[in-house]
Order: sequence, then C-alpha cells, then structure tokens
Amino acid sequence: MKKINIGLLGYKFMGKAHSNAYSKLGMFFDLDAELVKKAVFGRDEQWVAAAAKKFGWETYETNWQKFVSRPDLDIIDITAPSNFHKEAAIAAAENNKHVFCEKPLALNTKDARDILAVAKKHNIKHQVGFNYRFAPAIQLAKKIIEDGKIGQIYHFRGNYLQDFIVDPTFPLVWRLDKSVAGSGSHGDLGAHVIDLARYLVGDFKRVMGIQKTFIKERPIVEKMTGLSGSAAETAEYGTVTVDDATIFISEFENGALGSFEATRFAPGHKNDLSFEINGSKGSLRFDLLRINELEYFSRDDEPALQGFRNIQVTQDMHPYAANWWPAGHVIGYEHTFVHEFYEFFNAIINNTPTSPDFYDGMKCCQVLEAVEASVENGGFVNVAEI
Ligand code: SOE
Repeated sequence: MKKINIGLLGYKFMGKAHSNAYSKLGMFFDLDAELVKKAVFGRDEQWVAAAAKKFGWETYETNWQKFVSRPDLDIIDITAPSNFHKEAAIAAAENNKHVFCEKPLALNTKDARDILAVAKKHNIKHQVGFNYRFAPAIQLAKKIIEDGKIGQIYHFRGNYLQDFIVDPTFPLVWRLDKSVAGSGSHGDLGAHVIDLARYLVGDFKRVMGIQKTFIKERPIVEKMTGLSGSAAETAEYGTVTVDDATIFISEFENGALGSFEATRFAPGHKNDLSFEINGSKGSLRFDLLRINELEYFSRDDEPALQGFRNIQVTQDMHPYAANWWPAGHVIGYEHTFVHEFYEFFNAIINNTPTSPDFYDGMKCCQVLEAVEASVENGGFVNVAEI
C-alpha cells in the first residue's frame, strides 16, 4: 500500500490535535494509503524531542528549512503561530509538498494571496484548518440548505465566545501580539464563524464592524503553555496589540444579512461557537457545546406540531457517523480533525479538489481585513475591494 509521509510543523495545542487525528484516521476510516507520522519540527530540541516521543513521530527536526525540504516528506502540516504560515507554506510548496495550514491562513489578505499563488504554481494540494466544517451537524446543515429545505436564506447570526483572558493579570501570550497572531478574537475565533457563514450561506458582499481592546496592558509572559502562560509577580507590563472583541454586521452576495460576535470576554463561555440561520422555509441552529445535535425548524411541518426539532446527528446515515460508534454514541471536538484529514488525504490519493482550500483561507482573510478597514475608517467596506 502507498505510504504518505507526514511532516508536522509545531507541536503545541494544534500539533497535538493533528497528531491525535493522524493516529485515529487509519483505525476508523478506510484510506488507500498508509499514513506515516514521519517527522515533527520545533525550534527547541528538548521540547520537540519530548513531543515526538509522546505523540508518536518517528523523527524530529530543529531546522525548518531542512525540515520542509526533506525528500522523505510528502506533506507539510503547519500548526505554528500565524506569522510563520507564509514563509513555511511557500517553502513547503516550492519543495512540492502538499500543504495543510491552520487558520487564519495568513496575517493579511496579501500574504494569503501570495501563498495561494505559489500553491497553484506548484500544483500541490492545499487545505486550511477550518475543522468545524467537519462536525457531522455542520455537514448535515449544508445538505439541508442545499436540498432547499430552509429555502432562501435571510439571516446568519453567529457568535464565538470565550473567557480565558478576562482576568487582567492574564499574561501577554502570543495570541495577544498582532505581529504574531495578526488579530485577536477576530482572527482566532471570528475566522471560524466567517468560514462557516461562507460555507453555509455564501460569499460576503460588505461588512461594518466595531472592535475593542478592554485590557490594554498585561504582564509580560515568562512561559507559554498551550493557550495560557505565566508571568513573574514582578513582571513588567506590555501592550496588547490585538482586539479583545469584534462585532460586525454584513450583507452577503445573495442578499442575506449577517451579524457576528467574537470575544474572549464572555465569562462562563469557555469555547462556545453557535449560530442560527433563518430562511424562507425554515431555520437551523447549532451550538458547539452540543456538537452532536442540529436543530431544525420547518415551516412545512403541520402547523400545530411546528417547533425546532433536535436532530441527534449520530446515526449511520449521518455524515461520518458510521465510521465511529453504534447509533447515539456521541463524538466530540477532536473528531472534527480526523474528518478534515480524511478529506485532505482522500483528495491527495484520488487527485480530487480539496475543501476548504487556500482560496477559502484567502477569502476569510479578506473578510477579516474588510472588517478591520471598516473599524478604522467607519461605515461599510465592500469585501471585494480588499
Ligand atoms: C483558542 O482561542 C482556540 O483554540 C482557537 O485558536 C481555535 O481555533 C478554536 O477552535 C478554539 O479556540
């Protein structure tokens, strides 16, 4: 059987999620290839060696140029912070590797376009890590919409709420540094909701937003771990250069209206992505905290019996469900990564298109940037002008 050798760049939160997905994929899904966890890259030898051992990678590298040009690697999977995406993705594509890259694809639309151009030139397969598209409930929502069951879409209402930085003494981790992350809640959380809206409703026409950084100075971080970090009690304070919260409204090309909120200042909400879509014939509701469920309201139901029905998306006929457990045995967050990689590797093996690809990654950056331009200059910004 053909082997596909994977190179993983980065080994923290997303590196762990991806490593886990690679381990599970072959056990639950049939792929016409054997996936090999060949090499992991990290700058610090002690840490990357430990991660390689723990996550099951055969080898590790500490020199990224050497890593992306290793002849024994077929794909490069980028899970490093966003400011490294462009350099790494372009170098990998120039070495004719297929590239998977975490979201947001780049710090800005121009960089995203540059990455897309190189990927196209080298004719590699490319995909962006919008993993929530691959929750079975989202796939079912897509099918319901495509089958015309909620009719013409009028509204998309989406939120992504977290609270992990609400404490003003939470340190200045890389996610709060614009030069590393590109933006704050907007690009980290909002990017997922924007992508889901594009996937389910269609392209954005114009946007208008407002952003706020509630806590402008934070203790300088000493050690970063996953999302979090620690600072010395005597630490000096540095400036937060990203948004803590972004809210925007939009009009889609098809005439639907959207409203979006992304914040890390919503106490009680640890990781809560939710949306509602309203159409001429019905509505859909999803909440990540109830990832196995999709709510559907149909105006075609008998009037006296109308109401939101709660579909448990865990039966064999539901997307991906048959690959896991018998009906009703729920799945979770980590399974979305297994599904996205199943699609990515199938596209490589069968030479079919990937989705969401770097074009989708670029389109998301374009919406992010249009919102920022609107915050800066006021009023609506046409997304196509970015
Ligand atoms: C942290 O805010 C984070 O892990 C994001 O980086 C992810 O993309 C999101 O899925 C969950 O929250």
